[in-house]
Order: sequence, then C-alpha cells, then structure tokens
Amino acid sequence: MTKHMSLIDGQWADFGNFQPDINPANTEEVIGEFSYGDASAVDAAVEAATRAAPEWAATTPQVRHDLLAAVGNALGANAADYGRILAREEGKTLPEAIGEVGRASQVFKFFAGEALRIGGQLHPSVRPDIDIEVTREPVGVVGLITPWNFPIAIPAWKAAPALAYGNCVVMKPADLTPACAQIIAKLLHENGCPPGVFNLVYGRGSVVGEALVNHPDVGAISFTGSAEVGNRMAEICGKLRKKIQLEMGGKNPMVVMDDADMDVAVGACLNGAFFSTGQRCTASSRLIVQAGIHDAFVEKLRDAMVALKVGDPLDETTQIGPVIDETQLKSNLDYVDLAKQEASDVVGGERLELSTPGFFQAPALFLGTTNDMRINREEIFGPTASIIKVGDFEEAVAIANDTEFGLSSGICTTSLKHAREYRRRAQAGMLMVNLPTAGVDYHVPFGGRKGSSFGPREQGSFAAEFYTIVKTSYVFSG
Ligand code: UN1
Repeated sequence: MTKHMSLIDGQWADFGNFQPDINPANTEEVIGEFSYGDASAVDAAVEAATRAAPEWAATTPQVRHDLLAAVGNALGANAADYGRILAREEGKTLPEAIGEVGRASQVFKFFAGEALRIGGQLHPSVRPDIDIEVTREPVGVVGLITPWNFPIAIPAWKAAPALAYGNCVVMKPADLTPACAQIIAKLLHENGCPPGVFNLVYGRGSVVGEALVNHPDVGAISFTGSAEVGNRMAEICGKLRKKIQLEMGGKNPMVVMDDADMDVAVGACLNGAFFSTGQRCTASSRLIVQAGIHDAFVEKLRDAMVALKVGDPLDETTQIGPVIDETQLKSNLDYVDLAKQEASDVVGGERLELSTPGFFQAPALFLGTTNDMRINREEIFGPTASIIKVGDFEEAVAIANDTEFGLSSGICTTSLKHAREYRRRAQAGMLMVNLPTAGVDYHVPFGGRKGSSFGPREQGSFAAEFYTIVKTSYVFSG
C-alpha cells in the first residue's frame, strides 16, 4: 500500500496514524494511506511558513510566475493520469475528472500571469509636493481548507493566487480526497517551491483545521465547505481579526419560462442538477417551472434523468458516479424519504446495488413541491432536484430569491426582457442565462451572497482582494 505524508518545510513528514483513502465506487479498493498530523503538525507548518514568508514575499514576479507555470504545465501534461486518481478517489466520471485537472492546470497558468500583473496606483495628493502610492502586499501566512468535491480545482484556485501574490501557505485538504492534494504538493515541491512556502497538513478538520483557524500567525483563512463549519470559522476569525473568505452551500434556482427552448432547458437542468452526482455547491436543486411548459418539460427531464447511467466512474458509458461516502449517501436517502412525505411524487432516488460495493444512488426528481418544504430550503448535496410550478415571471423571481443562500441562479428563456430582468433581480453571486447553474470559468470571480459566501471573491484578478493587503504610502519631496 502506498503511504503518503504531509509536506512541512520542504520535507515529507511521517506522523504515523495512517488513514485509508477509499474508492467510493468500490470500497474494497484503497487508493493510498495518508499520515494524519495533529495540532503540533500545524504549529510546525505555520512556523516554517512564517520563516519562509519574508524571502518569498521579496522574490521577483518572474520566480513566482515560473513556479506556477511549471505546475500548471505539469498538471496539463498529466491530466489523464491525475484525472484517473481523481475519479477513483472522488467518484466523478473520468471525463469530468480529467476536465477538472485541466481546470486546475489553467488556474495555475492564469495566476502565473497574474504574478506579473500585480501593480498599484499613483495619486497626486490634495497637498503640495506629495505623491501617494497605493500598493498591494502579501498577507503573510494563509491557511487554506479545501473540500472533497473539487479535490484538485479548489486547492488550485486557493493555492495558486496565494503563492502568486507572495504568501506562504498551509493547506488542510478534505479527509476524503487526500490524493489530489498530494499531487499539488508534489508538483510544487518538485518544481522548486522553496521549503516552507507551501505546506500540506493531513488530519481531522476538528484537530488540524481548528488549529489552523486559531493559530495567531495565520493571517487569513480561505475555506470551502459546509455552512455550519464556515459560520463557526467566521466567528473565530472575527474575534482574532483574521481575514476570512468562505464559500459554503447553495440551493440554486433554475427558472424555466414558457418561452424557453425546450432542449436547452432540459440540457441545462440535467447537467446542473445531476452531473458530478449533484455534489456541487453550484448545483441546480430548485427547478422553478412556468405552468405552460411545466408538463412537457417535466416529462422530458424525467425521461432524460431516468436514462442516465449510474456506475463506475472509469467506465466510459457511466454518466453519474457514486456518492462520496456512506454518511452522504445516508443523508441523501433520508432526504428522498422526506420528499416522499413532502412532494406529490418522487421519481428515482433509490440506492443501487451494482457489481462493486459502492455508494451508488439513482438520481431523483421531486415533483409537485413548494418552496417552503424542507427539501427546498436545505442543501442536500446529492443527485436530486425539485420541481416548483409557478404562474408567471414575477412569481418565479420571488421564489428563486426566497432562500437563505445566494450562490448561483439561472434562467432558461428566449426572451431578452426576461433574461435582462432576471439578471438584474436575482440575488446571487453568479447568474446563468440558458446555461446550467454549475460549471464556471477559471479566470473570472467566483462567489455568492447571503448565506453562501462571506468575504472577497475567489478567482480571476479579484482574488487579489483576499490574498493581499493594501498599503497607501505618502511621499513628500518638497
Ligand atoms: C463549478 O460549478 O464549476 O464546491 C464549480 C463547489 C464550488 C465549485 C463549483 N465551490 O461546488
């Protein structure tokens, strides 16, 4: 069995306490064993990062560019192999997994370029003989806590900007997907990342994550995960006056208007709701459908959903991989049971027994639901979606916005007026017209509002807001 360690101060650190990384499509297959650290591992990593920080902050942009570009190129060149690891570890289909590695590669290359584009502003003062310069400086040591559902893209979109803008990193990846985090750590290490600049610490969230968030020498925390954990982190970071960036849940609405193109609408909803097994915070979970198109749309979507092939992610014919683990599957099945009480009808959603022991579930559509039901208030994070019938555009907008979340919001329509109005009124960080609510570009801001996100946006040049501190310098030359 291959054993993997944390990376601390440029060394692979063996803490014993090896934990298995299990394939959710075949629980008999162990992908590797990972040595879990504790709070003292976090102390060692933060100490190394703190020591490395002044020198890394002072490197030329060329040095940071070259490191990130090398990692980006290596990810791209090995996308097929790394995609296989991702698919085995996380369970998304091989094409989705290879696509995600490609995205991670692009993210690194984008931020390689951003390292060269860090600039500032020059202002004349309102007083004579004074110039004012506004510049950005690294935060110092940043803590990155990453989720299992995009196990290589999200570590990439946190680590690459952190390093590009001159920070040192301590990353704690999700317990369920340690192998993808290992790829990023290994590539940084092998491509000349100086000791202490990037540290990876495996361990329980309640131990390692907790220690990272509370550590006085960590200046900023970026977290993607559950609202429950994120909200608690916000309290701690507020008390410690630490920068924080949270990406949490979603209950993303997709409005389907009578004037929608049927194929576009069915395609967008099928992808948004069920692909990646619905395990995306951007998944379309509330399909808000106007009465005139409702019956025909539901029939087409239901037929398309029932035809989706659930199976081994490495099998070419598979469209939906397994659920990540037993706990998530149990929670999904409990929601299907709840839907049987709340909705007028439930199609699919049962556990599937396939040829390998895995966490397979048929995708599910909850029909005849209303927005006040628990299935429409709480994030399920599985391959399920509800249909909510509405009379007109106004009702659709009101229901779409009636949620504590606000990550992504979509509309399928051929009316310019509806598209324009919806863009203006949707309370979400990301807005999709005739596209699934999930599936975003890598070079533009990502994030939400209300209960979905907190703090500055991730990705694109907006990432600078979180990973740097602004300094305003006044220079008198009279
Ligand atoms: C996407 O929809 O392409 O955890 C990305 C998530 C998000 C990423 C979604 N942070 O699902």
